Amino acid sequence: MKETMTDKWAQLDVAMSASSLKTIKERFAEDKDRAAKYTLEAAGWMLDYSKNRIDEKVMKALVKLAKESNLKEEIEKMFTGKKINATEGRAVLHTALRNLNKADKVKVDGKDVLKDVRKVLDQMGDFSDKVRQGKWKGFAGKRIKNVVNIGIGGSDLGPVMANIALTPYTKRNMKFFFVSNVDSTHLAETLRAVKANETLFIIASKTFTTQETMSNALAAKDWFLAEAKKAGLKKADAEAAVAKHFVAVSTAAKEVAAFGIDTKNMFGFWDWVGGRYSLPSAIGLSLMLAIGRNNYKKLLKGYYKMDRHFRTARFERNMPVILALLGILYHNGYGAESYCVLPYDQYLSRFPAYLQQMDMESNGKCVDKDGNGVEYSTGPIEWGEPGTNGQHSFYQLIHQGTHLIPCDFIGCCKTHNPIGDLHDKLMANLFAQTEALAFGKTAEECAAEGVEKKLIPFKTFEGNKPTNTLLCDQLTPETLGALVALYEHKVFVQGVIWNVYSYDQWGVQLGKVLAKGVLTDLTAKKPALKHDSSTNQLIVRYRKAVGR
Ligand code: G6Q
Repeated sequence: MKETMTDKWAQLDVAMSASSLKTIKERFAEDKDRAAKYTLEAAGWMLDYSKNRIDEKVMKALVKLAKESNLKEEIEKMFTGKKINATEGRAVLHTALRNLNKADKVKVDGKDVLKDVRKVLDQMGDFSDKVRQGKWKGFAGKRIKNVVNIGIGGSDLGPVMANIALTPYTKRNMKFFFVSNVDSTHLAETLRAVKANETLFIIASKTFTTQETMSNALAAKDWFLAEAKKAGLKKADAEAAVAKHFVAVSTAAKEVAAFGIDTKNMFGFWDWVGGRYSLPSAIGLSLMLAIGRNNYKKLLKGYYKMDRHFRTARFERNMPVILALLGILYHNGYGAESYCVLPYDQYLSRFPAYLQQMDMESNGKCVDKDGNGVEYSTGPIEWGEPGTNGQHSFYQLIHQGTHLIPCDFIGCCKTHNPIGDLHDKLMANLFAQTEALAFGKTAEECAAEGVEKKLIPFKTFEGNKPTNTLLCDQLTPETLGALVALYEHKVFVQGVIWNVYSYDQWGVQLGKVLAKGVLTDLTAKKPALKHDSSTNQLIVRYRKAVGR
């Protein structure tokens, strides 16, 4: 009889219930080698996962779960281009985007995709060299000073996160803007900050049909044409100037041409690159313009190192696998609904938001690969903020609230901006938080410190709160690439164990479709409102306020 997920959870339960008799504190007390035992190194990152509710039995049960889910085979299917995104009939090959190893071949439908990958990478490199060196001129003969990336979701979150993360590597005499929201404020405030004759717009959209992106792109083009006219260009010259100021990143050549962009200035990618995994594809063009082609290649190298590690290391020593299994332990074993990612590096301020899409859009699924409803919980809620800011806000709940919230602390030993002892203080806070969460503070310890008896319940800390600590020497293009790949593969492993399709996102469709109908109702002369009474009421209220 085929073993069910319920059987697998049961095995894990047995291991867990034996292990949960001891706290993290007790486990440290009985094993002086615990930290070293539960620490891994890969691709420039150290993962210390010793402050978790684990022992050898739990780890064995978790690894068994991975093996029984055919993880090894599934990893190979992904890396070799099998169509594992079955509901869309697509391969999932973001790993091919960072494989610069000339000897390798990765085939989809009999065609080696690595050749195309390298061709686009060279095209991006040549273009970004020209722009960065001031050889690419705008209509007034001026160099490009501003780059505006217009895209949303996977065509925005990665470039935004990485542009902030790699600020020390960016060309400081250029400015980078990202417009994603269909809220006109986003575009308007960006356009206020730039001059048309020194601005390059990148229209980043895999499909080139996304409502938000196309609306913003058309509005940006109208603005550009009006500005060019104001600068004295005739209509035809202004239209011709679009080619100097608009480029596209897309898989849809026809739509790009229809928009008026010269397809010579289109940077392609392929349907086997999912939006939320597309940062190392041409979607990263804005990033390459910011950090240059060499740094961009270092980013890819970092990704690749983590890819190799993931593909080859045994599960017991495999960083993405371990991170995924620990996530499963708390989500399915302890019922923890969310987990927190806390980067102690201001440059990683958008990393939690980037991970939200990667994780929640991938594994937020309630139907398994056979089309049946799952009988276990999937897709954790991911959230977080940079430390130490979070400490003065929501950490209270993590320390003393009623929810169990496992946390990933991320830190870099060296700062790009040494000022006095600020960095020591930052890192001291990181390490101290993981210590406080794991070991807590007992009533006895409070009493010994002289805490007034009636205040003791409020000042004790239960401890036993699980954390992972990820440390690198410094945040560089290479370590950033490895960090992103680490979480990509973590999400993959969890999707395999939960038996869900991690690379589609049907859940975002319904709202998009309904918005089209609602838009008609908002703008039509006399709409016949056929929604529920709440939606109808909202539409009526809006129409009244705007005078329709
Ligand atoms: C990501 C999703 C989604 C997508 C956006 C933008 O995995 O597919 O976030 O990236 O909807 O799509 P386009 O790039 O096609 O405009």
